[in-house]
Amino acid sequence: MKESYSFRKTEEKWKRRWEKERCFEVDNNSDKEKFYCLVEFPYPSGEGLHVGHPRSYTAMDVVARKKRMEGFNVLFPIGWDAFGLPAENYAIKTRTHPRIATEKNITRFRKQLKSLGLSFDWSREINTTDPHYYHWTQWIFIQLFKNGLAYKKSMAINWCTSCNVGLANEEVVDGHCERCGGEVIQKEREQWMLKITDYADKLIKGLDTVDYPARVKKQQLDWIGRSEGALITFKISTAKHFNQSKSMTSVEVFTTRPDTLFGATFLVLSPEHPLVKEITTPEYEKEVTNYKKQAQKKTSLERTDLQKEKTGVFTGAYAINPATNEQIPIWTADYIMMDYGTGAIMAVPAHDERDYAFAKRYNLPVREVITSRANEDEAQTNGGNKSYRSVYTGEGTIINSGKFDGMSSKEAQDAITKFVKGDKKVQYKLRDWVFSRQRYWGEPIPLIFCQHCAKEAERLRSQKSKSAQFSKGELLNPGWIAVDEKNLPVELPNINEYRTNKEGDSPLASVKEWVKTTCPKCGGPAKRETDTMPQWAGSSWYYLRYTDPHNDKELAGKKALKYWTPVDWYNGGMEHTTLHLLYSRFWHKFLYDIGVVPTPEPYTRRTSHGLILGKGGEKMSKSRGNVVNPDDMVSEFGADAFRLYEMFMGPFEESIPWSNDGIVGSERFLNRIWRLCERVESDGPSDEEVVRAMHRTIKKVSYDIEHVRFNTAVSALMIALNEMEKATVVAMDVFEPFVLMLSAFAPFMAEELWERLGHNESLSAERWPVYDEQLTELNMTDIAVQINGKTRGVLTMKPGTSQEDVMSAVKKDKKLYGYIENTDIKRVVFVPDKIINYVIAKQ
Ligand code: ANZ
Ligand code: ZN
Repeated sequence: MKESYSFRKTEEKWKRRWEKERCFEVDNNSDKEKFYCLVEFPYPSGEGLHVGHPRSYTAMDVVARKKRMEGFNVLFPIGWDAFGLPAENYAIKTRTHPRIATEKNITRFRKQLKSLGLSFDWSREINTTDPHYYHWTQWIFIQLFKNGLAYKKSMAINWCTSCNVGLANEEVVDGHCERCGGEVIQKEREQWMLKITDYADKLIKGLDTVDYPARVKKQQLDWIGRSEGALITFKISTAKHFNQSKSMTSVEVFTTRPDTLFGATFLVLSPEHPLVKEITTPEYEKEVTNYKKQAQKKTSLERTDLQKEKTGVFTGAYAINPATNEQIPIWTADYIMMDYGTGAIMAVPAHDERDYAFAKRYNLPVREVITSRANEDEAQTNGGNKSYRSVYTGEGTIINSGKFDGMSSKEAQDAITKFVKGDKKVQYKLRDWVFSRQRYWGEPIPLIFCQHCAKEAERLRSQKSKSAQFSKGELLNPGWIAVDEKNLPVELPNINEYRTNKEGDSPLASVKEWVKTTCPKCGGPAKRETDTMPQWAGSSWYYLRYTDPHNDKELAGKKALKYWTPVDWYNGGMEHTTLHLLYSRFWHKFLYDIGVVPTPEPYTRRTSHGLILGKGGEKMSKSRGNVVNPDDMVSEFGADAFRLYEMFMGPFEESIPWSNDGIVGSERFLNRIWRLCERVESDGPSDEEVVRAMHRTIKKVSYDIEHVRFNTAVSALMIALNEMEKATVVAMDVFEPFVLMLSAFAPFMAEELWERLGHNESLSAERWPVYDEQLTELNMTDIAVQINGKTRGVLTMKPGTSQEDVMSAVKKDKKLYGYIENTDIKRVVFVPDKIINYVIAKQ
C-alpha cells in the first residue's frame, strides 16, 4: 500500500470537511474557558495576499489550534479593513464604484486564506465598508462627539498634492505622502479632530497592565511623549514703543528646566508664533519676513534635526527675565516648533545643546547656572581650564542664581517656578487626531449643520449654561448636530465622480440631494457633513465586532463582550505600534468610560512579527521584481510545506529573507513523515529512547508556541522525526502525539495521517498531548572514575555503556587522562553503570 503523498487531493478534501463540519466555528454560550486570538485584518488590495500576511496568520493559527486542543473555546476571526485609497484611486481612474473592486479583491483574499488551512471562524467575517458594520463606527463617533471629544478646528494640514487629500502627520514620510509618494504641502482647512490627548495619561498608565514587548511599550511612550515642566511668563519690555495691545505685552514659554531660569539669556519664538509679527521692530521687519518664508519651505524634520546648523533672526524686541530682571533679546528661529508647548522658549545656552549652538553662532551670552561634581572633575583634568567643551545638560547644584545658589537643581525646579509665579505644566508630544478626510471611500461623518441651531447653541454657550437640549459636542461646535442614532447608518450615496473638487471638498459635497437634509433638532433646513473618516476608524474597534458580528441593535451584545474581551493574544506588525494600537486603545478606553465595554484595555498580550524580505534581503516590491506569490508556493509545494517554512524560516520577530530552498526542505520533511507512517506499529510500546524523546518534544513544542518561538518548535519536531526514524519500534504511543503536534503547523497532512491511523473524526477535536516530566529528563547515569580505588572524577553516561566506551570517554577527559597517562596500568575493574577503577603500578 505504498502510496506517495498528494497534497492537492488531501488539501481539497480537508478544506471541504472542515467547512462542512464547521470545525472552527465557535459559540458565545459555552462553559469552556475562552481564548481570543487575533491577527490584524488585511486591507484587501488588488495585489492579493503577500507572503508576509501568512506569517502572522499561520503563527496565530498554530496558537489557535493548540489552544482549541487544550480545551479552550477559541475565537480566531478574520475580516477586511476595506476602506482605503487604492480602491478610490482606481475608481477615479476607471469610474467604477470602489465597492466593486473591493468585493473582487475580497473574494480573492478569502480564497487564498482558505487555501492555507487557517482555522478562522468564517461565520464571523466582517467588512469595515459594510453599512451594517460602519453603522457602529458612526455610532462610536457620535458618542465621542456628544462627550465633547470631537471638535472642528481650522488648521494647516498636510495636504497631498497628488491624492488631493489631507493626511495625518503619521502619514507623511519625509515630506511625502506615505501612500502615493506625492509631495505634501501645508493647507488651511476645517477639520474634525478627536481629543486623544485627553486620554494621554490613561494610555500611559494602561501600559503597566498589559503584556506588550518592551520595544512596543517604549514606542507608545515616546509617541505620547509626556514632559513635566512649567509655563513661565516674560514681559516684553519694548512693547510700549509701538503698540499697546494687551496680548503683546508678554510671552509665555514652556520649559522642562525652570531651574535654569537665571541662565536664560535670550528668548526664541517659532517663526509661526503670532507675536513675531507684532513685536518685530520696523528695522528688522524685512529680515524677519524673509526668514519666515524660508522656514515655511522646510519640513519639521529638517527644522528639528540636531545635526543641522541652527539659523534665526533678531526681532529687535526685548523681554525681561523674571528671575534676574535683565533685559534679554527676542529672536525667532525655526528650530522652535509652533505646535509644541507654547511655540516659544527661554534659551539657556549653558545647558541646552541647541541653544548653545545658536548662541555661539550669533554671539549671544552664555551663563552657567548648574554645576556638578563630575563636571568640575572634567574641568580639573583639563588643566583647570573651564572651557565649554560640551554643554552640561544634567542635574546638579545651582550657581549664579542669587538666593537659590547651593540648592539641588531638582529642588530648584519648583522653587524657581514659584519665585516667578510660573505654573507647573504637563506637555505631550501627542497631538489630537485629525479625523477628517475629503474623500469618498470612507465612513461619512454622521453630523449635520444647522444655521438655526448654531445661533441657539452660541447663545447657550455664551451663558455657560448646561443644556438638556444640546450635548457637550453640540455646544462645543455650535450648529453641528449629531444624526439621530435611529437613522444610522448614514450610507455612502452612489456617485460617479470620485475626485475632490478644487476647493478640496470631498466628492460627497457635489451630491446636492444627499447633502440637503433637515435638522434632527429643529426640523429646519440643514446640510450634511461631507468629510469622511480616516482609514484608521474601522480598525479601531473591529475586534469588538467579532464577538457578536450580526448584532443590529448594538455594536456587540454585553454578554458577548463580557465573555470574549479582552483579546488574549494580538499579533501584528511593528508598523502599527504607534498609530493603530494607540488609536484602538483610545477608543476602547473611551468605550469603557461610557460603559460600553467591560475592560479598560483591549489587548492583554501583543506580539509582533518581522517582515519577510525578498531573496537578497531587500524589501519585497514589484519594482524590484522579488515578490514571492503565496499562490505559486502553495500550488508547487502545498499549503503545509508553505506554512511550515514560514514558521521555520527564523525567529518570528526578526525580518528574514525568503528562500525557495527552505520551502523545499519543509516539503522533504513532510514526505519523510508520510513514509514513516507506513512502519508505525499499532501495538506498542516503542523503544524507550524514542518514548522519552517524544515527551521532551511535547514539552518543548508546547513551551515554544506559547513563547513565540515557532521556529524552534518546528526544529523540535524535526529532531523527533530523526529519533523515530532511528528507532527499531515506532508505535502509536509516539506517533499519535507527534501527529497531533504536527497538526498545528501542517494541519492537512496531519488530518490525513490521523485518518490513516484509524480515526474517523477530525483531529481538531482531539486533546493536545501532555508529557510526563520524569520522562523528559535525560536518562543518564554517573560513573565514578577511580585510580587505585580513589575517586578522581565522575562521567555522566547513558546506562549500559560498555567498558570500552567508558574507557575512551576517560581518555577524552583531559583531567582524568592525566592520572593514567604514561603509567603502567595493571588492570581495569569495571562495574557497569557505576564504577571504573584503574589499578596502576606505584611510581
Ligand atoms: C529651557 C531649557 C533649559 C530647556 C535646559 C531644556 C534644557 P521635551 O523634553 O521634549 O518636552 N522647547 C519647548 N518648546 C519647544 C518648541 N516648541 N520647539 C522646540 N523646543 C521647545 O523638551 C522641552 C524643552 O524643549 C523645553 O525646556 C524647551 O527648552 C524646549 F537646560 O527650556 B527647555
Ligand atoms: Zn436645527
